[in-house]
Amino acid sequence: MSDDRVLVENSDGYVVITLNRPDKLNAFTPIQNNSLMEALDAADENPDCRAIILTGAGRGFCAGQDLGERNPAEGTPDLGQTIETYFNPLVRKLRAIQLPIICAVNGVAAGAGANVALACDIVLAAKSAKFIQAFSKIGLVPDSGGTWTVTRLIGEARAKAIMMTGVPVTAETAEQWGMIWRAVDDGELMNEAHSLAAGMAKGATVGLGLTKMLVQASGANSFDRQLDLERDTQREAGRTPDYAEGVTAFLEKRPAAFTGRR
Ligand code: LHQ
Repeated sequence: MSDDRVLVENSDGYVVITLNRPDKLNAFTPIQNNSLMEALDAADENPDCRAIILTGAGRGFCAGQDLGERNPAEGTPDLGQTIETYFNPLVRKLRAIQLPIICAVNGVAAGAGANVALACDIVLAAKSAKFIQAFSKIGLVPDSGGTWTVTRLIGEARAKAIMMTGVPVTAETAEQWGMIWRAVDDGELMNEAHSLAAGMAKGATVGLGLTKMLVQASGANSFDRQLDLERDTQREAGRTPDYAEGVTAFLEKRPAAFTGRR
């Protein structure tokens, strides 16, 4: 990576992407946004990459947009332009990449930082981490898909309350509410994330990617339409070498050796 504000580390079958501006709790700047997009594209295009971990360096995951980047007192900014240029493409990409994306939330996730984390597929959080819909404190509305994602995850009552109050939600509460997958002991966070990613990287990658697409499509589909989509997608999954290997391995009573290939 040309810019050290985002670090990329290749592991065995997966990639770890780390937001790296710890002194500012990894708050997003345009350069960091661009580097993150580049890192995600590279992982997506790498045939050896079968899962992604997204995490943050230091004591925070990400404090949202860097508020020092632009002073509104110096002129009315077009925040819609910022969203259109940086945040919407980012959360769209997180959902479009047909690989499991694990977010390891190592510390506070605020504003767009919270909603980027929650746009990932499997969210683990350190027990000391907090999710803060900080927008109301600065006169803004939640963005980066939060009003869509968070409302679906925890329902309108809780979504409106945390968005209108900006109250921090602890990792353990987030787990109880179904906003994230699991809250884990701080010292265990990265072990858990690596073990999850390593498992995914040995999985039937095409099937996992298609599963992601199906679950995401369900929100906009009728039950009947979703049944049709499952039928068509299963047809596709059934043509992969990993399906043949999975069934053969089952019948031979041995672990499957998936390749992840189409
Ligand atoms: C920061 C930030 C930050 C710069 C901590 N920026 N430096 C989209 C489109 C366009 C425009 C606007 O926004 C958006 C989407 C958004 O994300 S809006 C929401 C933006 N984020 C926030 O409002 C959160 C602001 N941060 C906080 O409320 C606190 O920092 C939290 C609660 C996250 C953490 O509090 P503490 O643990 O007490 O840490 P701290 O406040 O002392 O922060 C540590 C350093 O990080 C500090 O720098 P310094 O040089 O003084 O040590 C902060 O200024 C800096 N920092 N967030 N968003």
